[in-house]
Amino acid sequence: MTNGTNSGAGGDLPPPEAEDGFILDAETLKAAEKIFRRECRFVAGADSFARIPKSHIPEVAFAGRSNVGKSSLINAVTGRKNLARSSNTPGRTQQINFFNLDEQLQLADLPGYGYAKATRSKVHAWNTMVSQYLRTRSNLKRLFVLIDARHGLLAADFKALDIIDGGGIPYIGVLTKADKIKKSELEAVKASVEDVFRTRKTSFPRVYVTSAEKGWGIPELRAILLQA
Ligand SMILES: Nc1nc2c(ncn2[C@@H]2O[C@H](COP(=O)(O)OP(=O)(O)OP(=O)(O)O)[C@@H](O)[C@H]2O)c(=O)[nH]1
Ligand SMILES: [Mg+2]
Repeated sequence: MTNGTNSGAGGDLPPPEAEDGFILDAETLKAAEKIFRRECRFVAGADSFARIPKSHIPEVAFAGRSNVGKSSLINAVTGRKNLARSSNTPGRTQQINFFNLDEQLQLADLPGYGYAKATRSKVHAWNTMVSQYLRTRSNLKRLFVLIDARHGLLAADFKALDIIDGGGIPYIGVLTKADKIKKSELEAVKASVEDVFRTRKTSFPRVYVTSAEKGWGIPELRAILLQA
């Protein structure tokens, strides 16, 4: 942790149990890291609501604009380079991909939204599949909404938040690619996203900062995922 935003270890950092009740002390982070070292396997990719595999294992999902870094973050928390295929071609992941961590936790990589070149029918397909998934998935505990730290919330995010709010699943904001901007800018973006999230119905007030590239915020994210 060098960005000094999430870790419970440094001087200018928030206390380990800030605001949202997650336990992020050193022992908890270590235990979470150990669990994420266990086997994590790809379960299935579903390109329509009907193809989503049934499951009773607690599930967490990652949503965010196309290219925001969803697949990279899943690779970072699971410590695998290529579990969730990440690419720099926006709009690559068009299906919900499910990963199973040691039969304890299932991770769902949702298709990205807001891809500029997406056709109307693709946008409609995203809205339909994701809102059906959020409304009906009984083992879904939490949604992580990823936001590019360089851009903050854009129009496409607000549209998605309306759909996400309709699902009633508690969600947590996560800034990605924090290594790409200055710390002062990062703090401002974080504060502005938190301002918005405080006004939403089912969101957590605190937004977490990550960089899949540098590993920033990854230990904390693992612990939060397991506390879903
Ligand atoms: N510098 C930096 N680049 C990142 C980070 N996370 C992701 N990227 C890059 O951003 C691009 C998109 O990452 P993905 O993980 O494929 O994004 P995605 O959200 O899964 O994209 P879609 O599946 O197309 O919606 C890739 O080129 C990644 O290498 C990060 O923390 N830092
Ligand atoms: Mg992806």
